[in-house]
Amino acid sequence: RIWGLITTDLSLHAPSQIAAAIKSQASQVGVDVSIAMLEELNEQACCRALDTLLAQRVEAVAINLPLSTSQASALVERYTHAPILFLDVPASAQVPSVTFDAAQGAALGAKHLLSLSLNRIALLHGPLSSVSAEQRRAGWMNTLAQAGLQPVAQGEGDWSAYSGYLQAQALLRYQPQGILVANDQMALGVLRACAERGISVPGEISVVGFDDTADSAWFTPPLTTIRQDFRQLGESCVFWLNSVAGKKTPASQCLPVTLVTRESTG
Ligand code: IPT
Repeated sequence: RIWGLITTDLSLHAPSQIAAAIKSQASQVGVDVSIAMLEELNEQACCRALDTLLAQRVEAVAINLPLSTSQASALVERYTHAPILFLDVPASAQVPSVTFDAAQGAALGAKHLLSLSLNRIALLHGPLSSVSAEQRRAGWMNTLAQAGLQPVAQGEGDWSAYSGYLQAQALLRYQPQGILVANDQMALGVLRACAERGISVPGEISVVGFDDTADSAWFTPPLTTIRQDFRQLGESCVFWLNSVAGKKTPASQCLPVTLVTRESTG
C-alpha cells in the first residue's frame, strides 16, 4: 500500500519533521509514503505532483502546502476520485484537514510576553502569502490590541534563519523588549543578531519562536516557543489516510498547541 505526500520545501525544519512523522507512523501500519516536494507553490505544480502520485496508484494524498480555502476546494473538486487531506489551510476551510491552532498559538506567545510586563513588542512574520504566517500575524495583533497595544515594529521573513537575522537588524533599531517570531528558524537568526550586538537575551530582549522543532532546545539561549507536536500531527494524518482507505471520512481536526517556556524569555 502507498500514500502520497506533497510538501513544501523540505530544507525547512518544520515540513521535514512533519514528513518524517508521517513516514514513520505510516510504516507502522505497513504503508509506504511517496513524497513530492514543490519548489514553486502554484496550482499547476500542485496538480502535476498530484497526477504523478496518482499514476503511482497512491490510495490517498496529504498536502502540506500553504493553500487558501479556495485553492484547496478547487483541488477537491478537480480530484473527486482521490481522497486529499490538507495540512496547511485555514481551520475554517470546508475541506478535510488536520492543522494546528494558529490563533491559539499566537495568543499564547503574545500573552506570555505581556505576562512579563513587556509592552514594546516587535513582530517578525513568515512570508505573508502563507496562510499560517497570516493567521499568526492576525492572532498576535488581536492579542496585543486586547491589551491596548500595537507592535513597535514589524518585519517579514521567508522562514529561514538568514531572513530572521536580516529582519532583526531592522527591528532592533526600535528597541523592542520582546520579539514574537513566526518560527524557530527565524528566531535563531534573531538570537544571532542580538548576540552580535551584545544585546542580552532575555536580559534586554525576550524572544519567542513558533514550532518547537527538535533543535530549538539547543539554541543559545534555549528558545521559548510554541510547540506544534509534529508526531501527533503524523498520527492524526495516518489515522485519516487509513480511514479513507476503509471508505470512512473522519472529521477534520485542529490540534491544540502549547507554550514551552525556556531561557529566551524572562
Ligand atoms: C509551518 C512552520 O511553522 C513554519 O516554520 C514553516 O516551516 C512553514 O510551515 C513552511 O510552510 S508548519 C505548517 C503545517 C503550518
